[in-house]
Amino acid sequence: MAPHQVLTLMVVGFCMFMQVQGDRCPLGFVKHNTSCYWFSTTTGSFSEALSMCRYLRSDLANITSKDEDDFLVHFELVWGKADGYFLGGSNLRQNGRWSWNGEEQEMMYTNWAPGESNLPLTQQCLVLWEDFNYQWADFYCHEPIHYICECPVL
Ligand SMILES: [Ca+2]
Repeated sequence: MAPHQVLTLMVVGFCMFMQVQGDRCPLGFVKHNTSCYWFSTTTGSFSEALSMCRYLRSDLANITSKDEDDFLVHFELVWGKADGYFLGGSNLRQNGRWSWNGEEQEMMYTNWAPGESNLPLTQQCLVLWEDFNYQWADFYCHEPIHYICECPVL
């Protein structure tokens, strides 16, 4: 095979690889690494937020690394600035243990604000709270606040 044919194959292969990887987000979503995020413009309870995310073909966001946490905090400090945001975390199913929606095990990475979570029986949903510079806090699931949806890049 001639060198230019090899080069062509490599370019085509790379383009196909990039396409498989995906690099686009739905309209209104913000991309970071392999995920897309939607910072709600309206408020809702934890269950309303989940319904809205599902309607947008996504889920309430989960935070599984410091990098992801830092990205969301930075975005909120600069662009969002709502009082608080629901994520897809709660202790509703696990009897006091905090887990992400759809996952059985207790969450590994955590970033609770100092003194949080302190009311695990009444405040059973995880939020990023402005007063704590968007570190994590427990909050009432039925109180309407903003929320963040997440889906994989397209
Ligand atoms: Ca995530």
